[in-house]
Amino acid sequence: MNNNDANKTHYIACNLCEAICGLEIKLKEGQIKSIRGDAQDPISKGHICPKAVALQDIYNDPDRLRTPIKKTDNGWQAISWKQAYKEVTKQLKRIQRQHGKNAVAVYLGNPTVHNLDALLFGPMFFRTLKTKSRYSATSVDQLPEQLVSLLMFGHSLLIPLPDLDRTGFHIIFGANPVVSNGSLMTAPGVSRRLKAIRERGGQLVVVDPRRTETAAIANQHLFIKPGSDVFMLLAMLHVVFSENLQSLGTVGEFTEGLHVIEKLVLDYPPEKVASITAVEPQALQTLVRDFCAADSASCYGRIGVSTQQYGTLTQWLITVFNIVTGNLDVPGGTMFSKPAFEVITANKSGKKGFADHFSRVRKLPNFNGEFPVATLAEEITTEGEGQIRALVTSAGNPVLSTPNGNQLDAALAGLDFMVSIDIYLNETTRHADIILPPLTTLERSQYDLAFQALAIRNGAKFSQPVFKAGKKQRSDCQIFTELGWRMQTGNWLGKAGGWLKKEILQRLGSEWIINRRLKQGPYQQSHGLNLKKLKENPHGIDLGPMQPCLPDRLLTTDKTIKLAPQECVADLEKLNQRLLADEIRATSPEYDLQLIGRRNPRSNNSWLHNSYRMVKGKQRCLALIHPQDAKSRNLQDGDMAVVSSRVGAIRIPVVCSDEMMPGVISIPHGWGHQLPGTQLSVAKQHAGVNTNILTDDYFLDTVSGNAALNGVAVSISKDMQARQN
Ligand SMILES: Nc1nc2c(c(=O)[nH]1)N[C@H]1C(S)=C(S)[C@@H](COP(=O)(O)OP(=O)(O)OC[C@H]3O[C@@H](n4cnc5c(=O)[nH]c(N)nc54)[C@H](O)[C@@H]3O)O[C@H]1N2
Ligand SMILES: Nc1nc2c(c(=O)[nH]1)N[C@H]1C(S)=C(S)[C@@H](COP(=O)(O)OP(=O)(O)OC[C@H]3O[C@@H](n4cnc5c(=O)[nH]c(N)nc54)[C@H](O)[C@@H]3O)O[C@H]1N2
Ligand code: SF4
Ligand SMILES: [Mo]
Repeated sequence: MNNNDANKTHYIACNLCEAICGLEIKLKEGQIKSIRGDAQDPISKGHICPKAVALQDIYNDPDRLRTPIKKTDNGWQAISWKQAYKEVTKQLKRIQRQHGKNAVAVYLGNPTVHNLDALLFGPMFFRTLKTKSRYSATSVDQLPEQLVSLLMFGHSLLIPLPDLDRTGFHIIFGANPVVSNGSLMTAPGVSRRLKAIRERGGQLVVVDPRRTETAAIANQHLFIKPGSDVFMLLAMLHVVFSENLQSLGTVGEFTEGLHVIEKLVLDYPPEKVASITAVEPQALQTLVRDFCAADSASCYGRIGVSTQQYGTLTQWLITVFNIVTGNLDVPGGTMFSKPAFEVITANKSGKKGFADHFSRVRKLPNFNGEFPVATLAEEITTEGEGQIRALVTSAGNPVLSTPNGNQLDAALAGLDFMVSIDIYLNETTRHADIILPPLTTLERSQYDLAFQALAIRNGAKFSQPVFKAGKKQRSDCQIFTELGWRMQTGNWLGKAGGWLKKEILQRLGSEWIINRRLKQGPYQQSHGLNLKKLKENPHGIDLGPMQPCLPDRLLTTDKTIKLAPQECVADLEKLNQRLLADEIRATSPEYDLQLIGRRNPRSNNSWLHNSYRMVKGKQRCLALIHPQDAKSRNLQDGDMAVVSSRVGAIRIPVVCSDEMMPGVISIPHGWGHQLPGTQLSVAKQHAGVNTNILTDDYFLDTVSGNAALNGVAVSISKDMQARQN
């Protein structure tokens, strides 16, 4: 590093969460002197959250892996890249030869979508595996949104985004953007944007079983029983139609199924569902009337309504509610982005993309070539043809992030072979035979393919590496392309072709692809957008607010919006039958409370806890419980409690809080770092417990198979052992 480089100021996008804030990183003598929000980033305008400095801690972390390691009888040993690639592909080939292609499974975790190289080059490797056994964090996250978009608009990434900066009325179901910084709506500085709704005379309403940090800045907060949002939305739609408030606006001409919806919601007057939702009929009516009277309005729902039993139905009805109130594809309503790098292309495969085939053991549907991760453990442990014997994980920690964590932990221990592409030896990767560590954020370039496409304001930004990678390190591009060509089997011509492809891809790298796609994109003419231009504008380029784009952007074959997809209507009919038979019960005498999740400003799912700055201070892995529920169980603030569900039990301290709705307890996920065999010296000291030991691999969204991580029936009691100790 020369003197100029050693004292340079870099401008990059933070890739830890979906907000992709611009950061200003100042170096002094080759070390980071400061990390601040980049005030000149046209979209994030200087916003930064406490997590950003973790980028530095990850880069410097002595526990972070920098070379491949292999599990041996004498513990983990560093090996060369060449040996690692050779052994990994030899084992994968052996297992596929003996047991068939599907015996090798893949699990992709959340940081994959935040990583340009992984998105561009990962598929090259995964395709060579030719396996149907594919899983990802999608099915513990946003599968319902994607499925609804596929069914209604023709593509799983055509996700309507709330036009936060112009909306006059915003309803949030099951999201806490003030803490999470927003999801499936890239909106850096989201608190500021939400407060601005009120400042311009608009309204913000939060529907959540916990009075959250977002509820605290809202005009109104409504408590709702976990998992019952579908009924509230049905009643909201009932009010729309019964009071003749429906108006499709510009999308009316190309929207099908309005009468089906009108008929479906007839059965759900607010009074009928109130005992299920705990939402006052009067409050619900006023909410709908005010929403419809507003000049512009948007309704949004996220993790709390996606990862629950009726995730798909709820996301569907949120979208329907926006459409029938005239709030789709209009400024201030919900709209589609127009990204500089187009990620949405027409499906030419001839496959539907949903329920094309079914999982081996439980017969759950696939989506976009993946099965629900809630089925992974049983596919590993259930004998028979197609049983999973080997696993490739990349950027994922499913032991902590997917339901019935203990079961998956045990299943992974029984694999014939496992390889993890990951920067840490953690709760999941400790089961691997070989770990291949790629570069970290500060060592690589980044263009946010996924989140520029989900941004509430169009923009483009390219970040260059802050630090040069060490000679022994490898990029995701190198790792994936190398594994990909080594997996190619067949004649020497095929192998030579694979080798050539790898060489070309490695040489061209992501920059070439980005440049090409920007030049093919919608801003080439208007803004002269290409990579050179982005490099000249390191703060990023503002490409303006979202614009109406329908019906052009629709990808349904007949270019219409499907208001009433058959998959959703059929499931709703089943729900209605259960309602009539009085079978809608969230709890039982044995498990009389409902568990929900929570995020913390200094956590990022499971993997920032090895940064001391992220975990220092008071323990944050705590169970929040309503004082009444605590009292009736003889629990007091700070007491150790045992929380149990059908599948597991954990010990955790409780905090009494009237933020909670009675009958509901809240525990954050991503903790539980006490497991042996990891290399996480800081995280181990601040271990917390894994709430996904309680979540149930058989408690799923009824349509999509997405895990229902919220609304799980649990019981809580005082930990008698703790008292004796
Ligand atoms: N109970 C409950 N469970 C939940 C949730 C919840 O709300 N409640 N939320 C769910 C959601 S929304 C999500 S997205 C999932 C996340 O689920 P996962 O993606 O499975 O888990 P993460 O904790 O994000 O783990 C990320 C892994 O990637 C590694 N890593 C980080 N950066 C890189 C990189 O650049 N390259 C590579 N190769 N590896 C990297 C980390 O070391 C870590 O092992 O968790 C889900 N689980
Ligand atoms: N600091 C931080 N930021 C993050 C992450 C993180 O781990 N930490 N993770 C990132 C990821 S991967 C994602 S996907 C996003 C998620 O971003 P958000 O969707 O904002 O996720 P949460 O903050 O978990 O908010 C979910 C809310 O749903 C509520 N809820 C639970 N069950 C129900 C229900 O049945 N009905 C209703 N109406 N509400 C319910 C919970 O009380 C909670 O307030 O956050 C991202 N940002
Ligand atoms: S809000 Fe997200 S993108 Fe912005 S600084 Fe924090 S972690 Fe990074
Ligand atoms: Mo997520």
